[in-house]
Amino acid sequence: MTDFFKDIPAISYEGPETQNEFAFRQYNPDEIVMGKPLKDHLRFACAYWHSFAWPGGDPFGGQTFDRPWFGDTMELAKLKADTAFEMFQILGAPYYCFHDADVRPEGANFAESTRNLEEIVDYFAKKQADTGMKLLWGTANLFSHRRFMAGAATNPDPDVFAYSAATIKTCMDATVKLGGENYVLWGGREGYETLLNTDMGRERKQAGRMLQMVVDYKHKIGFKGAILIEPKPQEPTKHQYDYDVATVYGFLKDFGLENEVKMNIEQGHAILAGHSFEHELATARELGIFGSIDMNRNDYQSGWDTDQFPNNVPEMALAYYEVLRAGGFTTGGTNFDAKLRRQSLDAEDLILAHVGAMDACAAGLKTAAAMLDDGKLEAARDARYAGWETSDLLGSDLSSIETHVRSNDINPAPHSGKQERLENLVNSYL
Ligand code: XLS
Ligand code: NI
Ligand code: NI
Repeated sequence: MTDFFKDIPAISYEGPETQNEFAFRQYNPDEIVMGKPLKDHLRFACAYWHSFAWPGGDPFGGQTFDRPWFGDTMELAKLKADTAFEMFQILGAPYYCFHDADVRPEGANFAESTRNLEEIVDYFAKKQADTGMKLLWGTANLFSHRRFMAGAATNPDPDVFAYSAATIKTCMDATVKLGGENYVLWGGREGYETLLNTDMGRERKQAGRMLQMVVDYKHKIGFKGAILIEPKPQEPTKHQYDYDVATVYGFLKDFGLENEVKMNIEQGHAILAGHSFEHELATARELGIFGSIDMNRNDYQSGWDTDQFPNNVPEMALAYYEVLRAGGFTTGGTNFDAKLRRQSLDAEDLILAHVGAMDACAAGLKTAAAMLDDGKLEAARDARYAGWETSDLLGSDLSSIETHVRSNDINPAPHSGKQERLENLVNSYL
């Protein structure tokens, strides 16, 4: 045991009336909702990078957090792992997610970085066996080190493409070894700052080829999990290639990979793209590529990815409504891609941030389930499209339709969209 979280008890469900801050009010893991326990609906995961690797910096100042595991040695990487697994256990969050760079010190070269990663992966494997914690997804950090400043797969230098491909292979191996349920590719610096120095067509082909190699390797090693792309429209580059779900779908279609790759959709990225979270979720559902979510909260004014812990229950209800309509998670889950504000220095801040987020997600999901169970929203939607149930127009053609409109003297009368009525209905479940 480390002493970082000393005095902080394991969090359990005490119900809405409790005065105990270190308890769940909404998240009762074993509560049955729509036929299965809440914990299996939500599949909570903690993000290693924000909670254990991020030092609290912003563009105007550096580190604010003072963590005993900060530093570049294997010994400290293991202390970080010990502390991280203690947090997962305190929270009862069954999953975690990591990048290679979050968990191991950077080596002097590729071989040394890989050895460091493998040593930590063995350490994680033991900790997973001891605690029952599981890996939701692994990924590679192909954006922090300066070698990636002009991208990874889309880099003008083939040596960077090679370094990135090799790194992805080692991170997929790590994910498989730890029984990970997904492998995530977030675009990082796959985008550009200026067209003046960018060959967009070439970069796009490089990205498509890298993705094909990832899919080929998945099949070669028999990885049963999902390959997920995480769209984001901007930041760190001005124009990120994986702008949003629809853009990524076009890319997948172009390279014939739409049946191989699904989406990891993040609330904050949806907002940056000018969408709502539920829009992105619904788009993925309709295109058959819904996979997992990065749950956080973005600032609606700032224009960058603030990665705050989620706390807006009405919004989360609408998001989980789309998740449930997609059939819920299979390999995916709810990953808290969220970080503390840089003044939140204490160990207990880290715990309480997650407790509040887990409670808000549980409240959102239960509200969404009530909305679905009750069926009024879906009934209203069905009623709006009822005319199509008996129509064969879509199998017709323009000339026949013209004849049909003339001979039946069709003269459509507009109907109310009932938006406010439906908004009132949604509020009635909260
Ligand atoms: C950054 C992304 C990142 C991915 C994993 O904005 O959200 O954290 O989830 O690389
Ligand atoms: Ni993310
Ligand atoms: Ni993000």
